[in-house]
Amino acid sequence: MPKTQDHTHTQRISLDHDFEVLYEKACEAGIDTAFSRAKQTPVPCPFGSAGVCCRHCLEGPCRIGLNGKGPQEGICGANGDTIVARNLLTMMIEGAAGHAEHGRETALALLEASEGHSDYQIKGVEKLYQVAAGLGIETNGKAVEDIGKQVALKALEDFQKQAGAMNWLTLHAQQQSIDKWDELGITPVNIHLEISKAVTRTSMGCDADPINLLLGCLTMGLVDGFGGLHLSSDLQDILFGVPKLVKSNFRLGVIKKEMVNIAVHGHVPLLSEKIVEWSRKLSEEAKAAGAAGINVVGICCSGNEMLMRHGIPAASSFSSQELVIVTGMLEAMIVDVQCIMPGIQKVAECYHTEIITTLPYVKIAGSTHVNFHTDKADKAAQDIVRKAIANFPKRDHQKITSFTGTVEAYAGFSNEQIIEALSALNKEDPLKPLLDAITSGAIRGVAAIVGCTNVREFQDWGNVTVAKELLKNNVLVVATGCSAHSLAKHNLMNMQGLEYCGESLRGVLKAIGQAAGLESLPPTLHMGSCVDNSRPADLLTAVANRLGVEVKDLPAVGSCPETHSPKALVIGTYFLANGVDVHVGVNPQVSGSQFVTDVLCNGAKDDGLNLEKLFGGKLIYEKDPVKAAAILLRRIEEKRLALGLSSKLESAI
Ligand code: BF8
Ligand code: SF4
Repeated sequence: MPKTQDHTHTQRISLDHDFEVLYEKACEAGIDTAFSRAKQTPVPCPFGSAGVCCRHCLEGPCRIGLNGKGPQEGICGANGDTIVARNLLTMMIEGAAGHAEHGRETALALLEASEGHSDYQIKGVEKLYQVAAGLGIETNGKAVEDIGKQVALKALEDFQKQAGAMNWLTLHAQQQSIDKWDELGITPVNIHLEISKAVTRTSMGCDADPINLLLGCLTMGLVDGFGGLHLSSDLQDILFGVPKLVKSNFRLGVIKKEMVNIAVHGHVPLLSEKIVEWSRKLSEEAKAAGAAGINVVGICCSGNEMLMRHGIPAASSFSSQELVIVTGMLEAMIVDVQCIMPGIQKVAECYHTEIITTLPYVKIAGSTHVNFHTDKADKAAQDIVRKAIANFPKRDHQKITSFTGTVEAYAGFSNEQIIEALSALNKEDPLKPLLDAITSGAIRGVAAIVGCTNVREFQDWGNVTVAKELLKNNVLVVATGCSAHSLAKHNLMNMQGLEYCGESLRGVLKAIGQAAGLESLPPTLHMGSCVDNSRPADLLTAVANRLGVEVKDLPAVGSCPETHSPKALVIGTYFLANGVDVHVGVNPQVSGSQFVTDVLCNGAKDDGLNLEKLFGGKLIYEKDPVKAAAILLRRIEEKRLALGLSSKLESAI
């Protein structure tokens, strides 16, 4: 058993007390986790933190001296602005590539399902027709599989076409935005081409113009938004069905002592769908092994996907993933891709938990690997579920810590579900009640709280605090990713949390909810995984189109209070390209260049070129969640004022 080197484990790590109990237990047992490892390196490298460390060639690494002291250029002559912009673009590439792979795998899965050589069938037929119509595919008289194949081929075309704009961009973007992107030369042609071009331009001896590099970041934002988020969500809805309202539970009480517990972790829901299916089918085998049945719980975004479509309860967001194992009750953790800490394996070795990797390019030394492919998905899922059942009798009962507390949460708020709820108030014009609430000021604006939990942050605190501040001020809050876990765990996705809403927002949520047969809509709406940030984007586009304005004009903001991932940065950049203000609560590693900081963060009235001038929104870096919410609220009121809506800033004019 490894020895923990954390001697300060009395320090708090999470707003969720259950994880503090497990952290304490891990420390006492000498088990290292990300929280204890973070404390071993309390101060991050100042050069990396400022974005001035360059490792793009073997003449380096080079680093720019901070505060004007020391060398101001790398050996090749790249200055701090170029190095910082280039490093930022490198992070964007990493984030976009992950989402693009997610999209590509889903497109291939749809193609294989349509051609009949896979274990999947198309469940979201209505969505298929809708997407096909948007892509200009003729559907009359065609079989569902034929249409599915045409849609899949259109998606794959977005990885190979050599001219024009990506199909998924023209499918979802407003024309005014496309015109602007074309004018700036940042419209992506195909996903792989843009990623490859971006890797090239960041390499030594290529792009050395910080403005051009930052425009390259915007292209990556568009690749991510359309080729990663929208493409993945659309195709997953076609394959697995559009999410509908579900009620489920969060917190560690979802892990059941008497059950075979299987955690699904990662992002691409192809395998998780089958794990859920086979866990139900094989429950008799679990009973024969002495368990009461099989219990699947979710971690990170695979968890969000299973919650949205099947009501699977959620055990953990990113930062506490290792601690779930420390309950001593997890028979298997099935991982696919992204946000999987390598540290889970060492923790699992202290218990009976089996870590099972499933993709040929995502393995962890020491863990079990079960290869997954869509044509053998049923077989892989059965093998995995049976491995979990076989582990149940291996539990060490001395090492079990069980929790009884769970928090109820509503989820499943696809745009289709939101429109359905709204249509109970106005059948002919479902968006109208929402628009009326925004224009009258009953709802001041819309905020998407997105992104991660971060081991270096006090878990859930930033996400929950920003949400509560915005709710109090009558902002409609939607959430995705691990942020949604934070909000759900702290009663912001059930009716108890309505007490945090301002009066007029609460009135709107109740009116819509009651018309739809609920006591109310919950205070915040769970819209899904990180790729499902396509859903808030589509909601904003629908509202903007209906108001006859651009998305950039709306009183809408994005907030990423506890992010850790380059994926969250590139999602934010997608929203920035659409003119939406984006807050990050974690250092985006650009402070080493005043120029880059100014371009990203300065307002339209400031000197020089900046994002707000070009697109209409800016990046807001603020660590303090209360201050961050105040800035976002002001931005919302500024946009209301510019739109001619009632604004709290009117009196200041
Ligand atoms: O894709 S929110 S920690 S799990 S990166 Fe990762 Fe961040 Fe969670 Fe979902 Ni998104
Ligand atoms: Fe140094 Fe330039 Fe090489 Fe970067 S690319 S490591 S700055 S020589």
